[in-house]
Amino acid sequence: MTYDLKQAEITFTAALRNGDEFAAQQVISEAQSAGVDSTAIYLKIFAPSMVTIGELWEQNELSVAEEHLATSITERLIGQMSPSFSAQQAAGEPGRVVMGCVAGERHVLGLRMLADIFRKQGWRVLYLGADVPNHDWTRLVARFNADLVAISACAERHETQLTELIGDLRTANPLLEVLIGGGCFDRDQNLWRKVGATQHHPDALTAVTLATARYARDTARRNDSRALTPKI
Ligand code: B12
Repeated sequence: MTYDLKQAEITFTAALRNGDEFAAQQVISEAQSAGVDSTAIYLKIFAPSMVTIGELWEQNELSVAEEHLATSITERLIGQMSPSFSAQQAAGEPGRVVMGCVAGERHVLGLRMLADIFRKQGWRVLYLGADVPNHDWTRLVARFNADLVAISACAERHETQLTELIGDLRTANPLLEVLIGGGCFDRDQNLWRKVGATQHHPDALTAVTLATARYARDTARRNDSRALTPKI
């Protein structure tokens, strides 16, 4: 019998609506027993359920407190599942990704899931979480010699700040790759270029997979050119 992910999402959403942590946990245990992989649980159960919770809140069907309860249940389950995202063997030196939300942005669940997906693909993740002040990014990215910066933003009002932040990061290191995502980029497919990011994909898993492939390609190219440089 094939596992019905859509039904799992519906049951999970109902559990969140009822504040029923046990029922929510049970949906995830059943999915795991059926062999559903952790990334699919994140992106096909947690993510769409939380979007529905947002719609219910917007329609006044759920209070802010009920939305918070749903969020805290999902956060706890993400915390439980996070260690299962064990790294695949990275070829050579693993890439380093610094990840965080733009200043003022508190929606972290998407980025938190993405951090685990990066881990699974062999990256060393430096996860900063919500609301990272603009002036702190450049120094931290240099300190950890990051290969990639991944920034999340939900609201359109962050556009100017994001443009400044990415400008600062790429002035400090013109070769730095900047991947961007979050609600406002899901709504406007051209915004990522406008703010100066170098990478975006509307599908979060594809975004990470493409970033990983690009990093592997760039590393191989750098190693090739080193090998071709004559030793004096
Ligand atoms: C939970 C929640 C909150 C929580 C967040 C807690 C937390 N720890 O994250 C709290 C209570 C803090 C909150 C606050 C607010 N919220 Co709110 N919130 C939500 C809710 C219900 C779920 C968010 C979520 O986790 N979604 C699931 C995740 C997985 O989705 P996601 O973040 O979009 O991420 C996906 C992609 O975008 C992508 N992605 C995300 N980041 C990145 C980064 C990269 C690099 C890449 C490649 C991809 C990527 O990957 C994910 C998987 O596909 C949403 C509903 C919704 N539609 O999402 C509203 C929602 C986002 N909130 C909304 C609003 C209005 C607010 C407030 C302004 C409310 C208020 N008046 O105070 C504040 C703003 C706070 C702030 N300063 O940021 C609106 C936003 C509308 C808009 N157009 O901007 C929404 C859409 C609700 C709605 N339907 O109206 N919120």
